[in-house]
Amino acid sequence: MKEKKKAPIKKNKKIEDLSLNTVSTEDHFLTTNQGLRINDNQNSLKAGVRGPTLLEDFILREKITHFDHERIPERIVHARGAGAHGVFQLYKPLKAYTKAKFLNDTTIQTPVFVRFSTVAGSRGSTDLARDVRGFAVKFYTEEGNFDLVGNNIPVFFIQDAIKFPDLIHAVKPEPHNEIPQAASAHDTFWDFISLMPESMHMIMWVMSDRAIPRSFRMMEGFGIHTFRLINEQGKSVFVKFHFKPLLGVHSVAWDEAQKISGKNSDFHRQDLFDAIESGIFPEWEFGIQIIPEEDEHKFDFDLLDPTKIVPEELVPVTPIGKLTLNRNPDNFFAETEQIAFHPGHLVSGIDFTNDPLLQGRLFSYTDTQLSRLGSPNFHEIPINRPIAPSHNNQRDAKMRQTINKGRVAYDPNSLSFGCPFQAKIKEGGFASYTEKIDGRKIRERSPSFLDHFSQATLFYKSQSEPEQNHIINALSFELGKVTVESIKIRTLGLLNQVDKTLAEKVAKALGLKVPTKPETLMNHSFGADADPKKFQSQKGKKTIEKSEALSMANTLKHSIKTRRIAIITTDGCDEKSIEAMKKALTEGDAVVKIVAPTLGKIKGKNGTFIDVDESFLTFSSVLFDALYFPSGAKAVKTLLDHMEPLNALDEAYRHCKPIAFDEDALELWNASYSSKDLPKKTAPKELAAIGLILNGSPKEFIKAIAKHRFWTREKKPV
Ligand code: HDD
Repeated sequence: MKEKKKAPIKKNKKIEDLSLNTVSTEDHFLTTNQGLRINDNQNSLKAGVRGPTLLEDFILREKITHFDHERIPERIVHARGAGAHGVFQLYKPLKAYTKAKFLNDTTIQTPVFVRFSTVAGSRGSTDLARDVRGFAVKFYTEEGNFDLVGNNIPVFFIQDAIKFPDLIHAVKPEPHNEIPQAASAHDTFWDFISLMPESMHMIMWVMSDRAIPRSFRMMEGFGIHTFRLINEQGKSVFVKFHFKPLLGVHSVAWDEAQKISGKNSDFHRQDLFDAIESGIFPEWEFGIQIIPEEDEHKFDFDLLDPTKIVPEELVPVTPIGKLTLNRNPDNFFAETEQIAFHPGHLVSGIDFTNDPLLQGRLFSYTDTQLSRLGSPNFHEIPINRPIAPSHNNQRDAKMRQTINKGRVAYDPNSLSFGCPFQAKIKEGGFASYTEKIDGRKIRERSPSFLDHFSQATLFYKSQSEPEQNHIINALSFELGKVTVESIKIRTLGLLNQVDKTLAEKVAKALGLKVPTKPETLMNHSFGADADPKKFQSQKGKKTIEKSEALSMANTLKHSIKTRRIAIITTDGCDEKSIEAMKKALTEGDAVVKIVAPTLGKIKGKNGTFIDVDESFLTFSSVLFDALYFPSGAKAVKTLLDHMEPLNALDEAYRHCKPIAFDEDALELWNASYSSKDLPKKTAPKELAAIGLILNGSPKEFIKAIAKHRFWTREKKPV
């Protein structure tokens, strides 16, 4: 059969648009901001070479004034982030569900900018904090910008936006001493949580390894709220948005995360930048869960409740397109810092639901841009400009860029022949979904939002044993940092309603007992005049016991692309042992670094010189995914004389990473503490099954690296 000819992909011009405002440092004389060429940028204007500086020096004053104002307020949340440009390519038209053009035309490549972030830390904080990660995508569609401002966790802490400032005040550093930075392990956060049963589902996620990702490129993204899609006929369906990374979902160990924070606090930012520079572009499949209107009340949770997922077992995620990040920003401030997301940036064919968290967000984001970017003209900053032309009668305000012509800035008008016109719906005019609303004005939580535990339990039960152990350890760590005992006890009371064994294990680690009557200690999440009995949190009936999709143990484990592997060696190494491994790893698109005591070159046993990438001073095992010790008796002997190789080996073993040894290097394995952790006569096959390759086989090593981590090596919690 003749293959159907594919329609050519139309390149969108957003990328060129963005470069309109770029200035190259190469082809210009140094000038003032007014364009005057500067002759001396080294000395200020003085009255005599040793005299005072003159006020007249407008060049000095302009430069310093600009410098003094270089900082803008950082984001109140999600201050720390990194972003990249890319494209979204649709797989097949979604005409039945939505009229949004970018979800209907497979010939369009929609430009995107994605910004990943942590939530609690300030701009200079570490990437590896235990935290939710922001996953905000701006689609520059031909019909206007659509922002999907999501996270790497599909639920949220609270059900109503009115609680957001409280949540953030609780998690941010405590106000009297501004400690701790970028950490939830402190009194105020857990005080708040212990009084907020609705946060329990989210707490399970943030105490899981999802909160310490290996890479932004290896995280899922979620729109969280239920949205609506609207088709040409005005028919609506509910929708949940998902991004699934093609490299799988992977995390680091908590001990490792803390160490990375010291060794390279830009670890995630660098990882994203390096992957894109190397041409191995991060990719996600964009997917949707569609729920017909008539199924709105079929679930044992409320679709409007942002603390709930729609399990994939009940409604599968259909992949609808691919998101690829393929270009690093040219300037961090101009693009990543100045980008302004807003869940209210919508296109026709997509609409909101009445999720009270989403509704509150619709106010917050424009408001925050006004204080952060300083003017309602923030949409004119190049990174925020839509590719769709914008025409309206808004005028002036600080830092206006557009020069509007003519005297008409009102509507209706006749002087400008009615321009710009309102668009009919069939011309792309946005019309909100005409949902029927008939209710009393009321400040109350819907009873359908009160099951605070069933999905927390579902998440916990769906984890593999090592993942459950990590949650127990994370809770024991976090509550271990809490100084007020009543907060810990209240939290144990909540955990007990998620899972009794979980609560008991955490209690044991804290040297406490699980309270017998937790109910009397909580439920502060209703108004002062409300009847507490009416708002008791509940455990509802379960629809499913387990969901495979919730466990990272079931993620993709097929690729070693961009994994970082250290080959630790020195003079006298066996060149063949290095070359064969290096070749196999780089063929799989892994990043391979030669690590030796000093920088420069090392000399192999056959006289070949090999370039060293990292010395023992700059190297750390926590910055790598796997270690390889090649053969070479002399090299191995030297390595045994240093602390670093054995330290790295034991650390990588503890962090459950694949480690391979070739021939002579087995001596290093035998000398390590790690080898003593295992029964003496463990067969090589059994060792390979836990990521320890003793035969130097590149094939087996690659298989192990693709699996990422061997958590079963870990010690169980108390
Ligand atoms: Fe928010 C930023 C995600 C609830 C108020 N939020 C922000 C960013 C992300 C999210 C990814 C960073 C965007 C960027 O990279 O610039 N926020 C979420 C998610 C939420 C959520 C997934 C719940 C499902 N947020 C939320 C609520 C409020 C806010 C309930 C307020 C009522 N969020 C903000 C903000 C920020 C923000 C203060 C800070 C900087 C910004 O908006 O541009 O307006």
